[in-house]
Amino acid sequence: PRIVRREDYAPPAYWIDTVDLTFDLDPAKTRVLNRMRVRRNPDVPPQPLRLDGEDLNLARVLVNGAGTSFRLDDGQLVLEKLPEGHEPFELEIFTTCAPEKNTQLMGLYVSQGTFFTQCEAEGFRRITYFLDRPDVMATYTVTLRADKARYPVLLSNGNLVDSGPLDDGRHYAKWVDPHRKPCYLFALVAGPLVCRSQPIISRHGTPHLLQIYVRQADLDKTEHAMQSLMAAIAWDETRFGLPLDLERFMIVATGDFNMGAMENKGLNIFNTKYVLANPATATDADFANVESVVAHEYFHNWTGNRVTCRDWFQLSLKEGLTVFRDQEFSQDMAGSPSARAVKRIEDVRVLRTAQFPEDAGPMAHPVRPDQYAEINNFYTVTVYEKGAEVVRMMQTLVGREGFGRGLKLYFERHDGQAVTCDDFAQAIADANPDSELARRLPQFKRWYSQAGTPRVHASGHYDAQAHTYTLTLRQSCPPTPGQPVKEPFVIPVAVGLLDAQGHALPHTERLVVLHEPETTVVFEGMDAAPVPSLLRGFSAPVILEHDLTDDELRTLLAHDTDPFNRWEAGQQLALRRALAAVRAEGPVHDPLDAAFLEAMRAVLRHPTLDAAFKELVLTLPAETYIAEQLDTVDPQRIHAVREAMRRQLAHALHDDWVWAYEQHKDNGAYRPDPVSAGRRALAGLALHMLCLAARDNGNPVWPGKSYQRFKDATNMTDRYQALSALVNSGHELAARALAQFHERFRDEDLVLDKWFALQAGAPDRGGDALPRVQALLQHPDFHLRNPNRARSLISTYCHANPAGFHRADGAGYAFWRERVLEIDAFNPQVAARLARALDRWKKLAEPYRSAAQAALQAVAAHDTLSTDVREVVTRALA
Ligand code: BAL
Ligand code: ZN
Repeated sequence: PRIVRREDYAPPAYWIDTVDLTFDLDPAKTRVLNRMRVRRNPDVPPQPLRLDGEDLNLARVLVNGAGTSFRLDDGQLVLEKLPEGHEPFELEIFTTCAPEKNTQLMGLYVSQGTFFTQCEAEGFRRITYFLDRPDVMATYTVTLRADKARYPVLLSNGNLVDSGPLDDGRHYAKWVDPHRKPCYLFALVAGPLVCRSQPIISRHGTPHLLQIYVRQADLDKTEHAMQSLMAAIAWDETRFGLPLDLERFMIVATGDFNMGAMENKGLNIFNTKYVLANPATATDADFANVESVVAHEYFHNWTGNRVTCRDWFQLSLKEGLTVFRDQEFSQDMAGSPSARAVKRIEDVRVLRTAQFPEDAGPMAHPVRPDQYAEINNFYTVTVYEKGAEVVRMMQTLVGREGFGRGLKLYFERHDGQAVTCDDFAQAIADANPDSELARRLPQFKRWYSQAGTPRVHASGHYDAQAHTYTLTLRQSCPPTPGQPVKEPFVIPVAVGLLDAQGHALPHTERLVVLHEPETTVVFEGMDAAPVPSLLRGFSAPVILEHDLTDDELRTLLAHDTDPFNRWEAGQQLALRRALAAVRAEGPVHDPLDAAFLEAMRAVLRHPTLDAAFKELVLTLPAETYIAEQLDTVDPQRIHAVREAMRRQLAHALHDDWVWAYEQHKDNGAYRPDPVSAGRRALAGLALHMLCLAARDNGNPVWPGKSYQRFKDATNMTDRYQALSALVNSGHELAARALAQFHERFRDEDLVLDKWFALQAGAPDRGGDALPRVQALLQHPDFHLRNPNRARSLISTYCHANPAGFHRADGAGYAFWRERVLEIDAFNPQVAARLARALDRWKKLAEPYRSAAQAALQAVAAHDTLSTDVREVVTRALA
């Protein structure tokens, strides 16, 4: 496939200033009349106009109202004979397309009788011929015409300026978006929807109308999204002085969506998963996700839409920054320092379990990639989450206020423009000329250009005579594809010292900014060897290596004032034990020692720690995270070790779990706030542990209680926790509960997704996971073409059930191969995500490694693969 390279960027040969679109919407054949005002770019030598197009039927091309010659070349519409000079001309293009046949869900498609669009990154070319690149910005006027009975609601970006009836039961609506935008932010929706409306007055006194459009049956699930949207609007005004610039801001939900949501100007389109929530159908995690995704898309209105990307290599300009903003928002919403820390830990957990492996595997790429075959493959945890960490480090280096100044300068300079990651970093640095960021900007920007997770090795030395503690920090970064050698990064390492009893040592907190390969810091006036607390708050996206003793880690776990490091100390202790047991020979036998168990008991019983924090500490590192620490991975061995650890925790702390469950199980009326959600999380973990212990001792009490809670629960969080405690412990009551759950929620798609996912991710016992998943593929409620449903079953099995997927007989990989090929035939984006389940095959032990390689080769051997899947498997096999 053709490789697109960042270094080849060239400005467009033409500008498109205005676009006037008229749609006659029909699922089988939609007519699109596109009238554009186009002019030559005076800065570029004269050349033909080449417009992108895909799956379009071209009927007519007129220039200034007259026919013109054109040709089609590799999908592009090429116009050679255009008016000379730099005066604008009218270009009119008439095409048709077939939305009902659009299974890729890119461009214009139909979902449950409603038209939706998805244009990012390159979907607009599936709607009309266009310069489909983000640096071409135009103002849009859109007229939608459709049958009024079938499509009563007609929406597009901007403001509704006209609407009315047409002949034959049809009607029309005309929308004008006053803001210039790239075509990837275009959207339309047409269908039988209802909406929740909320008028608001901004801090500056301007009125706005907020609307959330859904199917009638889902209207009772829109309140939380509306509250989240209002909170996001208020937060962006307060924290960054960024107001809503639209009279009307609309969100529309669809059950068929490749991504989570899309920030189209004034008309966000959402996967139902990230809009709909009520206590009966959504868990605490769903509520939190809705809040953060609604905010994320809203924040794009400034970071992405007002200032957009020059080209798709700059994707992190908007995504890294907007993830950072939504993370900050969620922390501010969480409130207490402890709840903020919980959010930070959750974000870091995602980074370390998903992004670190990506950065160490065949798809590793810089936050600002240098090349791609298919841009859709680069909507990654690296661009998003690592990109957010890069922005966070900038804030750490210039301070919170300095960062606010930087963002202000960024908008002063670039509002209305399509710019680069360099422009962003420059603005933050220029607004803070005396900062460490400004002093080291070119070096700092290596975070954008170098892939791979840096390692920071820390070693401390106490000199009793000199009363000094010397901390030496050394950085390195492993090679990644195409980047054999790395230059040093600028790494902010937040540090503090504790004494051996765990008291914070005064005046030892500091931010050490590494920029050399090795840095030494000396702490004076130390009366005894301290315990260092390093990389507090996870101040940089690095792997920290140190030689702290178990005693020191236990001191940090019990006393560190930095909650992140407190949690991290517990994870390190668990990880050490997991790795030792994985590496040991022979059968797995009780990996946990009494001291570790006592430390965990102390956290669980702690009188003042929050329940949410306890739940995070008592949750062992994920199997995939354990795997990342090893050169050779035996997924079955890792699974056996982690299960043995869980069972030890379940038995040794049995009475404590009973206590934890009883203390936290009742929360009164459901509210999704962090404190009550944390209590439910801890009660849920306790229930899991108690059911796990019951599995060994055959005592029916806790499975019975779990089943009762499943039936009596007044909210989805409790109900789902109880159900999964039964399913994951393999209790015989699980089958009955699953059947009842299905019966109760058979009309709730998002709940059925949970039902499929729970079974797909349930522990493998004697190879039962794959047959279970195969049987569920045949279930009448399984719909392969619905991305949420396909992901709930297939991706959960392949990505989130390592012991079920990595089978010695290779049958899991054969299943993967079949599904990748099957899905690729109709939806390459979903297929390419699934294809990445074998990214780390080279680390696998035999027989897994050879079987995985064979499966990858079998996929690669197909000559009809999409560019999406081709790129993933080619890189994996390279
Ligand atoms: N821009 C694609 C969806 C999102 O990141 O918001
Ligand atoms: Zn985004």
